[in-house]
Amino acid sequence: MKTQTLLLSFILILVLFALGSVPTSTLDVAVAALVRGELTSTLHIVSDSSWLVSGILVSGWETVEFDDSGWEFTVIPAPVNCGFPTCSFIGKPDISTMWSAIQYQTIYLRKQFFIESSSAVLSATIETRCDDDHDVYINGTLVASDWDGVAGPLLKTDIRTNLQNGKNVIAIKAGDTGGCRHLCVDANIILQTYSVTSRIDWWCKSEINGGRIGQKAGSGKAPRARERDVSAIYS
Ligand SMILES: [Ca+2]
Repeated sequence: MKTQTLLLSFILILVLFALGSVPTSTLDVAVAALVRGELTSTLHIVSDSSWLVSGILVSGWETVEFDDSGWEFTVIPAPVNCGFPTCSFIGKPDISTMWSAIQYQTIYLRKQFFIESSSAVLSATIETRCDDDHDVYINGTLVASDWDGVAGPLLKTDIRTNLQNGKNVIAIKAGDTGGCRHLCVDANIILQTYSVTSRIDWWCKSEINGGRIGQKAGSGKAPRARERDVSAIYS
């Protein structure tokens, strides 16, 4: 209901502008609030120690419903990484390499996350790179595969259509033929959201309502009297 209120307010200001009833500065601020990206959020999933891992193949391991409560956590950086504690070799120095604590040559990994509504997903990609090879499953569907027997390549996969409401699971089978072994994951899921938390947006709302604060539109500052968290208003 609050989301509808925001949209209706925005439509109203566009109509008023078209009729010449709203100062240009007021419209500029309203548009800026949308373009700044404050109405989206990013779910960032990377290789870290929150993944669950097993060295034992069990039927159904890649599915959403599989019970992974007995699995171990992954280890970062990957214990046998040959000088690659991070994924810097693919331009991601802030992301760690990962593997299992026990040096299995083939491992099965799972990472769960939640999306309230898949229709809110604007884009979703996952980048994976393994030394040596790997399969990537999203909610039980194989979406990417690399079994060329050598390290790499970096795979970038669009997974938007594979996501679902509620619980989602990324499952990866990773294998190594010897020597170094490590896996890199960098997934970015951009969600549309109407949660607004900054005071500048309350300022914009005031302008939408025709307040005199429109005179502050070019100042880049919000009036102190309007300083408040408005997440409850729009979320
Ligand atoms: Ca490979």
